[in-house]
Amino acid sequence: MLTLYDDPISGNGYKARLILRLTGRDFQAVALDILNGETRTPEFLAINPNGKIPTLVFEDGRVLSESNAILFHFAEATSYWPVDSFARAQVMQWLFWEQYTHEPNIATSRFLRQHRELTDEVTQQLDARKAPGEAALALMENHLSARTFLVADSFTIADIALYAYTHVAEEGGFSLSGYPSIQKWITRIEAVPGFRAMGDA
Ligand SMILES: N[C@@H](CCC(=O)N[C@@H](CS)C(=O)NCC(=O)O)C(=O)O
Repeated sequence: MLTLYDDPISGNGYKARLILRLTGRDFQAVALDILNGETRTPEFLAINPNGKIPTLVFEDGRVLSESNAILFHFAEATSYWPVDSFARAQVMQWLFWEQYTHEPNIATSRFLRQHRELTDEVTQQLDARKAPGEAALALMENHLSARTFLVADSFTIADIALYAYTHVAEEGGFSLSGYPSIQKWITRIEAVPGFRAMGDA
């Protein structure tokens, strides 16, 4: 059976759990407490030298980490990965954008607000993420104002990657009230057959 090293608080872990659920894979989850250094033990570093979850171990011992790589692996040959090659490139565009522009501002703000004491230093870190986080949401809002999903008007792993931290953006201090198209997109994703909520995946 597949083994997923994960932490229930992680949106990156949720991406992996959701694609495994959507594609009907059996897996055992091993919960590591990222707040308690459990991703930095010699035992876990021997599995993933990068010391991060999600990390997936296959039945034959192969290891795959990076949430969006895990999304890609299980989406291939499913409706979550488009047939058209340009649409596939557009999915990749969103996956890279999520990692470089969205996640470092929105997910990181959520982490800081939920798990760090609000010292001056942390407040400064949050302040620094506010404008780029809002800019990321505004970009999504503009894109989604004329579309049902991010790519090809069909639910793909681009939507999973961006949903993971956008739907909990408020926990990072980003109100979604000014982003009606994002709100409708969230509702649409939550109605996708087989969808599981973050705490339920
Ligand atoms: N780019 C990676 C980021 C993974 C990541 O940052 N994981 C965090 C939890 S969301 C983690 O394992 N942190 C624990 C640590 O750094 O020790 C991905 O998308 O999977």
